[in-house]
Amino acid sequence: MYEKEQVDMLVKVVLLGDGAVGKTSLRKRWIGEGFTGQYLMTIGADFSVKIIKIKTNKNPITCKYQVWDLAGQVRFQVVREGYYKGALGAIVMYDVTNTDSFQDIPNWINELWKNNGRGVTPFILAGNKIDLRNQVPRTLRPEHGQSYAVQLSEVTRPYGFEIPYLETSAKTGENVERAFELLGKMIIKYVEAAEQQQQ
Ligand code: G3D
Ligand code: MG
Repeated sequence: MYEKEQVDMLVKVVLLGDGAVGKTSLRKRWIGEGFTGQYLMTIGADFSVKIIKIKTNKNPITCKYQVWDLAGQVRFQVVREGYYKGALGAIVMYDVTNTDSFQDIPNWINELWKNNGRGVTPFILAGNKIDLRNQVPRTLRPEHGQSYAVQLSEVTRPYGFEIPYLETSAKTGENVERAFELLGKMIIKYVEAAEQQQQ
């Protein structure tokens, strides 16, 4: 049972992206609340907690994840800034059926790095709603996300990590588990490197 198990690390992560890209759905899918398919605008912020074991080169690390799901609407910006504090990483999401949500990604990254109190921190770029690719004409192709992740990695490489791109569906669950695992691995490496620098 997890209750008796020691937690090695507390990890706060934030889900970022324009309104309606699927942040709340992704969080709920990961927590196991399933996909409700009902749109409920997040007011301010909400979070879920889940404990997972992450494999590393050494011992597995038990992480207590606190996943914050922030309101995407610009008018809540003041509320959002407080919630970035202490975030060790993020999943920055867009909707593959919505080009605007892809174009807004740099704003989200800037907001994260400006307000988390740690500067350049790891994140995963996620193109969500891939289940709609065969229903909606002219969706963003995987290459869009991939090549943008390559560009972003040029910025983050000096800080010791690259930005992965994942294609997700909060509806089918595709790559949802993987996104949180991958992010956990990046955060563990990032925190270990920061601790070594302090020694
Ligand atoms: P947000 O928290 O980023 O604002 P939500 O987004 O999780 O509230 O999702 C917004 C809408 O997109 C919801 O639809 C939700 O069901 C839908 N959605 C989220 N993720 C996916 C996905 O992966 N695939 C599909 N097909 N839909 C998704 P409604 O219709 O309720 O507005
Ligand atoms: Mg929401």
